[in-house]
Amino acid sequence: NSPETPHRGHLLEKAGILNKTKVVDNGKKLRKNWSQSWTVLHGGILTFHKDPKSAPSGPSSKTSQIIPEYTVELRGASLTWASRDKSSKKNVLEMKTRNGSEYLIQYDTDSIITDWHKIIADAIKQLEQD
Ligand code: I3S
Repeated sequence: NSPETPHRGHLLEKAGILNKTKVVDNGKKLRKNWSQSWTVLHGGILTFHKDPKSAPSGPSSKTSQIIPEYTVELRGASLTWASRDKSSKKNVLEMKTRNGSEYLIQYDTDSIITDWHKIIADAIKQLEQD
């Protein structure tokens, strides 16, 4: 039988391509570096994978697509639509983690970013009830 507790099994899950940049690491401001990322929500953790385009070509390029770049614990995180001064891009979400890191998440297609907004916000809410 699964070692997972029942409510954990109910955590929402989703995967897809998003644009992201980390802007604050542990309270320290970072230079923006937007890149595309295979993004996976699983078990209350959001994982941004390395941009395959930034990987060297060759036999390792396929496996580099599944190398995690940032792993974000959603417990205690907050998610809002970013204000205009945060980015000139459209459809930007701002995610702040409990440990003082911040990410911007963006996708041009409204329906895609709206789905992610809902599912991440729901996951954060669900974790608050645990
Ligand atoms: O908030 P900023 O500093 O205007 O963000 C832009 C810069 O990070 C820029 O790179 P440079 O570090 O070479 O200036 C990026 O190319 C832009 O995409 C950033 O702004 P947006 O508005 O796209 O988030």
